[in-house]
Amino acid sequence: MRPDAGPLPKAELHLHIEGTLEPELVFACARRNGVELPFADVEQLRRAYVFDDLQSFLDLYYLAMNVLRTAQDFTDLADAYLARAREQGVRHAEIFFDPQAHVSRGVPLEVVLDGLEASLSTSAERFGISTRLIACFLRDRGAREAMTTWEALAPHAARLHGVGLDSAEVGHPPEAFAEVFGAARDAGLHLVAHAGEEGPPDYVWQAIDVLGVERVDHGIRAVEDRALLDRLARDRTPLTVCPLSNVRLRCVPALSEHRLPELLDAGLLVTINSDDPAYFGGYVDDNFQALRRELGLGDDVLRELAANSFRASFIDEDDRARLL
Ligand code: ES4
Ligand code: ZN
Repeated sequence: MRPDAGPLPKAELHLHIEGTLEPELVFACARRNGVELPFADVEQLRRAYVFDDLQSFLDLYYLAMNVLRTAQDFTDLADAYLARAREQGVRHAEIFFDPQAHVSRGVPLEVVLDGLEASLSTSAERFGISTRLIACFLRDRGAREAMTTWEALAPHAARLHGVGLDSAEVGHPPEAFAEVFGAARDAGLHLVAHAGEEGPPDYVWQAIDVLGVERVDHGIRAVEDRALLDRLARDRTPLTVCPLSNVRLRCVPALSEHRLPELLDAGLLVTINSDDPAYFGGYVDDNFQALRRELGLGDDVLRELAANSFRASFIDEDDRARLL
């Protein structure tokens, strides 16, 4: 691509808003909310961003988000993401948030939703980005807590576009969440789930067959199962792949060894996303650039990946009118 062409227009479909919390905002929120942090300064916090696996990342992720207390904190968080996303060519974002991670430490759901919406409701006018919210259940807190979380979310269903499933994967298979996903589907919401990030291909089968998800988040371990690849290709079930995340969490040994080309060769609808960009060394276009540099992907493939992001999105008539 010509250097002056700017980033490819794209949709971001796998982005945890809490994972966009940069160290500078951690300290700003901590100061104004009187929260003590076990880090002396921004530099020391940033140096802690070295992870062995998903759990070691989640430990820091849940610790840092403890500074988010007020609606203003969530508004500032989303505004900061939108400013970065615009620079990265993002035109539409379907944004995850983790209700339980806030409610469980005493921040009411309404504070989270009101704060995020104060930013996101005007994202198109201010940043040229249409936005939607997807509420994720924390799978390591179990199916019962997911259901009580859903009961709290249900009155706000119109403010949501979908539900998802995230947090520590291994030992927490999708099938346990069949009932709560059924309830969300009955409320008219889209369904997605993290599966096949650290967990086995069987978790991806459960996500599509038991939960009925319309997209699989990560899904990279599908490469280990030929029948699963064929199924995902046949149904055009999108995968939201997050290359820099996969390397930082040691799900793949290096970007140069990422098996994304095999997913594409198998005919899957693959998209590229940033996951938790404040923690993983880059926002979404940084992921595209890294794939060019370290995996040798050419302009034609990168363009196709960007186009896939719109095909895989849940854009509705309102979004379409602005985007297409
Ligand atoms: C996550 Cl990378 C990842 N995997 C699972 N759950 C998550 N929550 C935030 N980032
Ligand atoms: Zn994720």
